[in-house]
Order: sequence, then C-alpha cells, then structure tokens
Amino acid sequence: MRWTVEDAPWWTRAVVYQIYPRSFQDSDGDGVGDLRGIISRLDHLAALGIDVVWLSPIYRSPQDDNGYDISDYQDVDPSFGTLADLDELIAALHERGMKLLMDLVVNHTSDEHPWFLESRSGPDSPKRDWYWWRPPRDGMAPGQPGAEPTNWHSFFSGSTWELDEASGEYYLHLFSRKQPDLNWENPEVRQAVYAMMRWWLDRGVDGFRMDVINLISKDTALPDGPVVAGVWGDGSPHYTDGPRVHEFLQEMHREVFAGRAAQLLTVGETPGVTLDEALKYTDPERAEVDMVFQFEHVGLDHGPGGKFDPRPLRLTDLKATFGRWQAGLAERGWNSLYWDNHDQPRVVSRFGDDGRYRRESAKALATLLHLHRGTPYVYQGEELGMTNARFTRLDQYRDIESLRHVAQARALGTATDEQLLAGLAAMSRDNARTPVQWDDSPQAGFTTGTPWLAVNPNHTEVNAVAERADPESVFHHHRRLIGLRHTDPVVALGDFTMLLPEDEQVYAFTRTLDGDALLVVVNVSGEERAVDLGDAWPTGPDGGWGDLVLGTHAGAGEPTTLRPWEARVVRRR
Ligand code: TEU
Repeated sequence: MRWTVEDAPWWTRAVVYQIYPRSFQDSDGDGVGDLRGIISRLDHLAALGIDVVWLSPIYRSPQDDNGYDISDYQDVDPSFGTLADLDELIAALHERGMKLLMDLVVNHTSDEHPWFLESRSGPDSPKRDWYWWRPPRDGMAPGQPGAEPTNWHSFFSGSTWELDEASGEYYLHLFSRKQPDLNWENPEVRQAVYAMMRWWLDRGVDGFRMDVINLISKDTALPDGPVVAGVWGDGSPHYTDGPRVHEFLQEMHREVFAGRAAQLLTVGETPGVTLDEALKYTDPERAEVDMVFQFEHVGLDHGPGGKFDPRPLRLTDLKATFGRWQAGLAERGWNSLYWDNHDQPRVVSRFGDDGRYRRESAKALATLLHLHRGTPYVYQGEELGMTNARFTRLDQYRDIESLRHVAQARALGTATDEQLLAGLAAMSRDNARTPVQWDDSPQAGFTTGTPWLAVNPNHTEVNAVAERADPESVFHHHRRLIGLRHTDPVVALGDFTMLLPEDEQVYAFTRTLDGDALLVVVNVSGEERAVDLGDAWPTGPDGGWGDLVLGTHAGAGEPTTLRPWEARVVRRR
C-alpha cells in the first residue's frame, strides 16, 4: 500500500537531528556537554528547520560506553543535569514545534543497574533469569580457557562472556563486560521495559530510537559461530534478527504504543539487518517500528580486516545498495537516510574531501542523501561540515570500541601501531565525538573548561558562526534541503529511479510523483565532468536539464557539465 500526500505519516516529511549530549554544549565548565547546554542552543536547531531531536542516552550511567550502559532508566545522570532539566528541554522543544526521541537501550543494562546487581547476587536470585547466565562449557572449570559457553566475539573484541567468580557462572554481554544482555525470553524483563517506556511517553517524549533492537532475541541453544578473530567466533547469525524479535516488537507495540502511535516516531537501530527483515520491521500492517537504521552502506569501505582496515568506497557499490533499499521499501515500509552518527566517521572525511573541497563535498553528499526517499538524519556538526578528529597519537582516543580493538590487535599481533593509528584515524567512533564547533574561540565555544575529548583545531574556520554568516555554507545548504522536504511532496514521497548505475564518478537519480519529476545529479569527485543522461532525462531546447531547484555551487554553470563536487536538483519543465 503506497502512501499518498494525504495519508502519508508526518515523519515522511520530517528531518531528525541527533544530539550526542557529552559533545554538544557544556554549560557548567566541567568539559562534558549537558542538558542545559542543549537548551541554550535550541535556536540553532530551529534555524536549521529540523523536526525531531534524537537524544543519545542521558540516563544515570557509569559511562563505560558513554551512556549506552544504563544503571537507572528513569533518572538523568548528574553529569548531564536533572530530570527537571530534561522536562524543561521537552517543553522548550515542544514550544518550537519540535519532538524528542529518547535513545532506548534495552538489549543490555549496565552491570551497575540494580536489576543486574540482584541477578548477580546468586543463582537463587529472583532476577537470576533476567540476564543470560550459563555454567562453564562441557563441565570445564570456571575461568579455564575455552570454558566460555559460546565462542562468540564481542562487538568490543574478546569474549561475549564474563565469569562471575562467586557463582562460577558466566553472563552474556555482546558489547562490553559492563553491558550484560537482558534476557528478553523472560516476560518479567519485557514488562519492566514496557512500563519504563510508558513512563517516558507519559512524561512527554515523542518516541524512541531503539539501540540494537534486532539483537534482543537470541537462539536459545546458544550455538558457536565460525572463528573470526583469535579463538573467537562470529555469533551474529545466532542473535541478529533472532527467532522471536518480531513477536517481541509487536508485543511492545501493543503494550506501549497502541492508541498513540500516530503522534510518535519509533526507529530501530538494526546492525546486520537484511532488506527482507527490514520489510517486516517497518511494514505498517505489522505494527512493529516506523523505520530502521540499516548498515550496508557504512560497511562498504570495511576491508578484509574489518572496520579498522578500511578501503576506498566504490560509488557503484553505494548505488547498488541504496538502489536496492529504495526499491525494496518502495511499496511498503520506510527508509532511514544517514551518513553520520556517533558510531561512524564523519562523511566529509570518509566519502568526501575534507581538504580543498570540504564545503562543496559536504553539500554534495548531503544533497545526494536528502533527496532519497526516506527520513533523513543529521548528526550534530554534519550541518557545519565538521571533519574527522585528525588525532595523531593512539592515546588521544577514548572510545571503548577503539581501545579494545587496539588491545586485542596488539595481543594477537595482527597489526602494528602504525596500522592501528591509521585505522582509528579513518574509522574510530571518536571521529564523530569531538565537541561541536560553535565558534573560533579556544574551545570552539563548547566549554569554558577542558573538553573531555580534544576540540578539532580546524574549529577556527569550521564553526557555526562562520557557517551561519555565509549564505553558501554547508549549514544553509542543509537548511534548504530540509525546507525542500517540508514543501515538495516529490521529495518526500516521489518514486525513486537510479540512473547511470555503472558510473564511478556521477550519482544520478530521479524522483517522480503524479507527473511531476525531479532530477538529482551529483559529481562525487574532484574532477569536472560532462554528464549524458540519454533518454532517461533528455535535455531541453536550451541544452539543459530543466529548472534548477537547488544547487551546491553559485551560478548556473555549464548546462550538462558538473563542476568538482557539484550537485544539482532540477525540475523537469
Ligand atoms: O551501536 C551498535 C552497533 O552496531 C555499533 O556498535 C556498531 O556496530 C559499531 O559501533 C560500528 O563499528 C549501538 C550504539 O549506537 C553504540 O554507540 C553502542 O556502543 C552499542 O549499540 C552498544 O549499546
């Protein structure tokens, strides 16, 4: 069932802005961003025209994984402020016509959450079955190498099992050992999560971004996976899009969202999701979630050694995956559209040119993304054309995923420090976590203290003040793209058709709706390029493609020749 302009949900015309609070704006000089800092910057978000804010976790947490390890789902961590501050933020966003998505991290809790402390208290604890506890494998001794119940490799290197000395049993953690996985097979766990979610909706939040929600259902036989790193195996087939995940999400929808779903937005973060599974998650008839984050395009530059062994992106690979997802969710379901977030390197450094053509390539890549069919997500600083961190030493990195990767590689001897530094410089999650660059003052206006992570030295020219002052900036281009999605139904709902599938330099596609047609053509390179679209989009009597709706470069340029990193959105006459 294809949505029409009349019946399409509001979020098909919306743009979401992700705030990673510890790096957004510090208000009390402790070097860590906080809620009052966010409140002080809402005019920036309003000027951009965004509709929804996705707020990365601000809950009470030991900060082992920067807040994705939660020890109290219904309180704000003191480093970010208070519940009263959060209530003020919700009210301030609603006053500006914006909505708030909370980050829901319920595949796992912190090991300091009372639920886990009680579960760990002993095998007879009433909450023992709230987590995944197993004895050593095959009667082996606790702590004996190979005694872990499965050979699964953690997202953060090493085993996914941690030994609890007191009971001689192991508990499962797909991520860090301080992030024990909840046992979603247990209905008590599910009901406790649903109650907490209703509590947040009753407090006025407008939905959730659900962290690794497609990992919550495991194959209860807990089988091993093929060895991939040292002695550790790939267990992902046994916990990704697991046997009961759709049952759980449909139950969640009934218990939490029913009766108010139309005003809300629910987004599943689903690493490893396939298109077939995404159709199930996002088909409105199934009442699970509204959209999912898929990971195919952000895996295209992972080399044979994985994420930290990057290789250049091939544009035809990007066209193949984006084209498949556009076609696959054209009739039912919906796409999320993103380049950046707190887990990915910054796109202008990754797929663009963060040197000579930083502004042009940031604008071109934003145009490419925002004109696809789906809901675009702008990550803090992406609207400024912020670049990767450009750290020069391994000891500058903070992210647990990066640090544990370095430790494991050194232990296994699988990479030199030089190779590790190159891998982190390109792909570490810290690249996206340097403080937002508000102005050219010493700490970019982020803090009056010492920032928890170094401010990028290029803040002297890459900052919000400079971007807001220049009408041709990355900021104002994002503002125009967002405006286009709000006003042009072809952008929100038009059919997508990929053009030039074999071209390694130019990315082109059309969007059509009720006889109206837009052409989007992007030069994804630093070389000028003549473009021939043939019968797919014939040129007019003037030799051009039509009326320019939005471009990245000043002046009209040659009718069918694109300047380096030039993108054009053109309406057929
Ligand atoms: O990310 C899950 C996830 O898939 C990422 O760990 C991703 O695989 C990796 O970072 C890219 O190499 C979510 C959160 O977004 C992430 O920040 C958390 O660390 C993780 O879950 C655990 O909560």
